[in-house]
Amino acid sequence: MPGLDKGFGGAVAWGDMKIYLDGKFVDPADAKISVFDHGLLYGDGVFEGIRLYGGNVFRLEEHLERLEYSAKAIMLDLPLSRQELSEITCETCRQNGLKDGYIRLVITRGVGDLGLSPWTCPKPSVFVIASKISLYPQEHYDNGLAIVTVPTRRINPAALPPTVKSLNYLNNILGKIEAKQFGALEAIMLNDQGHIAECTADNVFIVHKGEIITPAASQGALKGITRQTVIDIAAELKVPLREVNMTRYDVWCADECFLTGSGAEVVPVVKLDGRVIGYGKPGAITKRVLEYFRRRVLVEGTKI
Ligand code: PXG
Repeated sequence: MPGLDKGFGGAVAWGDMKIYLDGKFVDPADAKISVFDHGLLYGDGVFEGIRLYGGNVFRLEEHLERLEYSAKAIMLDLPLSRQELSEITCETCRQNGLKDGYIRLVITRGVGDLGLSPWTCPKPSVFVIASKISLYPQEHYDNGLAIVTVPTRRINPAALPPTVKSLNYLNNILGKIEAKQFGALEAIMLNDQGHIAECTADNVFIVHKGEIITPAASQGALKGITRQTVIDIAAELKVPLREVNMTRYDVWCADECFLTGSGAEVVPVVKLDGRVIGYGKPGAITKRVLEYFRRRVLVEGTKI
């Protein structure tokens, strides 16, 4: 539905776009992955979604570190060093003439035989797409989002740790579909115990009695780069912050709520499951955090 969703495609004209694929920069029409790639066949691979602000890649080292941890967790040997991945990421931005945008760095298990076995895949496939990003419409930053809790539970960390940013996003996609069925852009997903894990593509924060509170990553959340940035900003602002077990009740009765993600940045939430949060407007601490976040992204980062 137009305007109801954020999308990442399209803004660098197709003809001008260059995609890094396994050692070469190619046109989009030539940026093809085999049907035998286990990334496609089994969602076997890892990725990062990274932002570029004013010619600086935001927290690139942290993204690459998380990528290394994700790869280690699924026993995928990265074919490139951190330095090489960093250079490829920056070069992809340069090749596309970007100063602001969204970077998708993907490493799949590679081409192999049919059958789950990753040992039939001798070489991981690596590709990097850098494009423009369209955010949530400005009105959501001004007025806040109304979100819902969806029935689909976040995957159990004992099955597949949500700390691994894998190519297997079906759990989140089911949450996203349910959010849309309820007319919401984002949704809270609970873990097996009924505690809040995270949203489909964002981490969750509340503010209560002057304190910032977020679910512990052990509750089934990705350790978001934006989440960590907010933790750093809270320390800078000297606002106390706790990582705890959190329920829907805590959000319903919070003074403020906001979500964080590389795509969303810091977006206020004013309603959950039909309950108005606080005064039903983006809260003072949320606005402060967003202001500090927008300032940080311009000064921090790796120059391309
Ligand atoms: N949880 C999940 C499940 C995510 O996928 C976050 C939290 C926030 O993490 P970061 O590191 O971004 O602060 C994410 C991030 C996309 C897209 O293509 C998804 C994310 C980020 C950017 C783009 O839809 N998810």
